[in-house]
Amino acid sequence: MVRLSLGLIGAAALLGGACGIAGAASAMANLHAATKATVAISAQHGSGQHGTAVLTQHGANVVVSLTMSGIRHGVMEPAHIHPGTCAKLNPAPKWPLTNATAGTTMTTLRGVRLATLLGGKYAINVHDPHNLAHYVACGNIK
Ligand SMILES: [Cu+2]
Repeated sequence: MVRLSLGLIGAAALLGGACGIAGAASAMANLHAATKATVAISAQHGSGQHGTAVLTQHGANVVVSLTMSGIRHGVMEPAHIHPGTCAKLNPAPKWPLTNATAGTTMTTLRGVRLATLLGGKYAINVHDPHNLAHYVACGNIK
């Protein structure tokens, strides 16, 4: 019963983002099951493309499930996790994701802790495949 209560508090802290990084980290320490974070991906520069990324800790890896809408069927758009925020993104990707396309794509980040992503400044972005410097969607991981 105690374990369950801690788990619920931890999940609420992670999902709500109400606690600070230290709070999230200590909540992580209490969680032995898979943990999860959801990132809203917003359209940039009027692209009309938006979506949701769900990041889940599976053992030593983080699985990123990216669901986008507004990408034309059959088009593959580069997607990455970059250091920084959507407002001030480091242009060098930290982790490549499977190219975004209409619907859901999955990427496994091997040896990555969800706590690292949540505790640092990272953002998920999607690029125009014809002009990589042009970003079409972005969401801050927090
Ligand atoms: Cu990128």
